[in-house]
Amino acid sequence: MNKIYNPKFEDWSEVLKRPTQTFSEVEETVKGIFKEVQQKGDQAVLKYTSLFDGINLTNFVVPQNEIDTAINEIASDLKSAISLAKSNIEKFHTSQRTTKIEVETTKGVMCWQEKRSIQRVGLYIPGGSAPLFSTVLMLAVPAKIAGCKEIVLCTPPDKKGSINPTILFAAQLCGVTKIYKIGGIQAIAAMTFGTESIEKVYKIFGPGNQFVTIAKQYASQLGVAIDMPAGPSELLVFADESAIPSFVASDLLSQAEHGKDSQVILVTTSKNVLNDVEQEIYKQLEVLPRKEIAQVAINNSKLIFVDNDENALKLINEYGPEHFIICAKNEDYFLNNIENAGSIFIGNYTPESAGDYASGTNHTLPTNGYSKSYSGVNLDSFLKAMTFQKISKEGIINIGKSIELMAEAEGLQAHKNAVTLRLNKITNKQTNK
Ligand code: HSO
Ligand code: ZN
Repeated sequence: MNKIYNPKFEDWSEVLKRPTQTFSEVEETVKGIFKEVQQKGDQAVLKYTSLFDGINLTNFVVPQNEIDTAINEIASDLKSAISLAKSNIEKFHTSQRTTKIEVETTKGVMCWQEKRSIQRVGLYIPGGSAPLFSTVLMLAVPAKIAGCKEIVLCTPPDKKGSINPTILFAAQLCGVTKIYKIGGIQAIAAMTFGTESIEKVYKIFGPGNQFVTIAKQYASQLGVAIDMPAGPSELLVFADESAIPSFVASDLLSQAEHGKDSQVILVTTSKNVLNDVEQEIYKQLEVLPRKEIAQVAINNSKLIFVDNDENALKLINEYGPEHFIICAKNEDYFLNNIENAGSIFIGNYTPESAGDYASGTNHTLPTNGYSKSYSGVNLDSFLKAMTFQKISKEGIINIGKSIELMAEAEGLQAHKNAVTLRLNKITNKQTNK
């Protein structure tokens, strides 16, 4: 691990640099596959499923009997665990509902805002070495609460053409309307354009490898909304003498095991904590089943010592981590002044894994510094705010003159006329009387 002591401000951007990603070649592949899926529909999706997933399918839709079999395979204690997580995620996201906002801005001018669900959403769930069925809960639960009508889920099949049973169970439990065995770029293209058997959606959610990430970005250029530009998992822990080093190390490793490109950082005001956490990391890493992956991420990670809480906070706000754990005596100082972080975990007994699975908050969060400008997935991600207005005769008299003057100043006579005609009608009526 890289140990850094009191980095100078000029060096912060180098110290806080994320592992580099190169996208240029991927972009061409993405464009090619999108074009083919747009032109040839299912046939192209089948071709790329055979090529990338190594399975020749004739149909992508997961039939109900396959879902039922999967549900029977899952141990009952895991089912209860998933139900507890679902219930907490439901409670937290239901509480995010907002009521209609209504204001009379000027006498006779009523304006209000209401939210409506995005009618068709697509959820992407990666396959691979760790089937993240928890992500199904994080996306499908708020989609359902928001009232999305079509909740489509795409996930890649394994070499036998199956999908991990826990993904099917979670999807069924959370009210996903259709599950397709498709992954990668072809899945994102299929949800963007629609094919003979896959519905086109209005917004695509969910994490993925760099192919999926670039495909989502390309989809967004073609008019489909996306949740956020996703990247490798990150965690930054601030720990002072009040932190328990073995706990801190376990948290850092929990994110390091996601992928070789994950990034974990410790910021501390204590040299003892820095050394103890480092020792603990190597001790715990030794026995992890995903040691090989976590080791690479740990090699790229940093242990940073800073002199005081103020410098620590500045550095953290500059980095803008996806996840931020605070274990500090001066906890309130960090809580009150943190500006950029996706999700924040407080105290020795709040592991980041809690937010990944079961406390109720969402784990689909901005990475790569996007916490400076993006929110994590929440109920509003599945809704659109629409505005309404109703103006009475009194209202248009009250604001009409201002609209006329502004329209005229912008050189837009037709805009002005739309008001003038109405004002004249009202005045004539009044003079006619
Ligand atoms: N920490 C990941 C989410 C996850 N962890 C799913 C375990 N399963 C990204 O926030
Ligand atoms: Zn995680």
